[in-house]
Amino acid sequence: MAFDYAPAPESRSVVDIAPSYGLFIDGEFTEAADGQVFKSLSPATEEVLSEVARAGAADVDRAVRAARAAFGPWSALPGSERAKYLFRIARIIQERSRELAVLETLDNGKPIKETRDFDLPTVAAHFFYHAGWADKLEHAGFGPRPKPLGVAGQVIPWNFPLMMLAWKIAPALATGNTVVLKPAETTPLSALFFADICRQAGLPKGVVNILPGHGDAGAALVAHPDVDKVAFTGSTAVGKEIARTVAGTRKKVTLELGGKGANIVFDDAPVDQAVEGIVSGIFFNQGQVCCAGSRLLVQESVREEVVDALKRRLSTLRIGDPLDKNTDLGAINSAEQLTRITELAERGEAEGAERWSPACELPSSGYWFPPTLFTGVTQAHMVAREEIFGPVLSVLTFRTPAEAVAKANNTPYGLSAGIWTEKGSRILAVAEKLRAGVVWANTFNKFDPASPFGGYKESGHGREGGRHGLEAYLDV
Ligand code: TXE
Repeated sequence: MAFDYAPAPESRSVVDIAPSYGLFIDGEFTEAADGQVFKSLSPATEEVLSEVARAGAADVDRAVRAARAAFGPWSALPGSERAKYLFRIARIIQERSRELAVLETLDNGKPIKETRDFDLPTVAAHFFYHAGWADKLEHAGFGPRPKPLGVAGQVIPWNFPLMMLAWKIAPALATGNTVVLKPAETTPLSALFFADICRQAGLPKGVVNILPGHGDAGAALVAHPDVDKVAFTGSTAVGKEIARTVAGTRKKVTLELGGKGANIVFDDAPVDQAVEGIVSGIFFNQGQVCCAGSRLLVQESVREEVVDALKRRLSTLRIGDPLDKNTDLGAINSAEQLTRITELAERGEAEGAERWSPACELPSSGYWFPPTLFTGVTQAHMVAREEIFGPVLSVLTFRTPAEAVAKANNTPYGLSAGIWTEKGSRILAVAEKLRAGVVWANTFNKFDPASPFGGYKESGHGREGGRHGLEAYLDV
């Protein structure tokens, strides 16, 4: 199957989407061994965007063999040579970022404002950052001769398809590993576009292999005996299954799983600024973010003021066509995810929490969910405990900093938290006690490739980004 482009329909003329795509193995696009395919839909319209080859166990084996064959020559290259490829990929991503942003928005449903201003710049930055490391690994404090692990099997989710790809592939290549990556079944297209970028950059065959497919292909990849390193981002349930699969094997593993982040607002915080951070914290990418601030912990004395301001702000959010540059909230990624969010919100209501959404008209086709607030929430409520992974915010209150910390930590997860206060000393004292991999102060959702990202507790283990992220791909 070729990567031939179809003529672009008028509505999305920025990017050409082919009617069908293959798997990317050993530098070529190819059909699945058993000829299976699946459809990739636009979640905003339910229109079929393309038909994509669906990888099975035989394709996983073929891709792992290609990655193994490429590993020797790739890992033997001087770091400065590997860096050149990564710089080239980073620059092509920048040059083609309009196409990629539109493609990502079509396949994922998130607003173009986000793909254009956040996802794509972050993806390019990640490749630039890791390109800079490739020839400096000897000086990074890992010891004199840090060695790549071999073939990395990487499984990623659908909420940030390209960004998760960058977080996985850039450090693997910088450190001299080769890659087989499986994108999520609802968002395969930008990863296939990336495969084409690898070809454009002249990356040697087999160094990166992309296998669109479902969970069975992910499971086969994780279990493949010739995979040396597994990197996974996704649900906690699948993460635990993967941990069981690799237990007792030679494989190293990093897992980035769910979250139930607390955004803690103290009574001295500037309310308008905090409200902007709360909104970004939970409504960015329709709340389908592992580090979302899905629990608002607000100090009792300012609860009313904050909730009123929040409701006013939510009433101004624009929901609809993700390709419209003014859209704030796009579509939910899939019918399954919409069902999950809907059911969890209904359970919250049934438990007695008070549900509120601004008046808004949702498009008649596609998968949509309005911004939703739950007030009167206690720690016993399901909406305070379970990851909803949608535009749903649960509001709880606290009286003292100690109570805020106790409530924020009262979760099996430990990925993110936010603190809003004018007092610097309080930021440090509270942050110190929060069991979360990232703590933002007077801001939210800030990412930097130099900052290690990852979770405490059931949010996973291992870090991505920064020097720690490199270590996950090296024997030191
Ligand atoms: O995740 P899955 P789903 C959470 C979020 C969401 C829930 C379910 O709460 O509502 O998970 O989402 C592949 N072995 N997060 O069902 O199934 C799958 O094909 C190997 C949080 O989409 O974990 C996809 O590529 N791989 C999260 C990837 O795993 C398997 C992001 C994620 O899918 C597999 C996404 C298996 N047995 C969901 N089964 C975050 N941490 O950001 C599936 N996959």
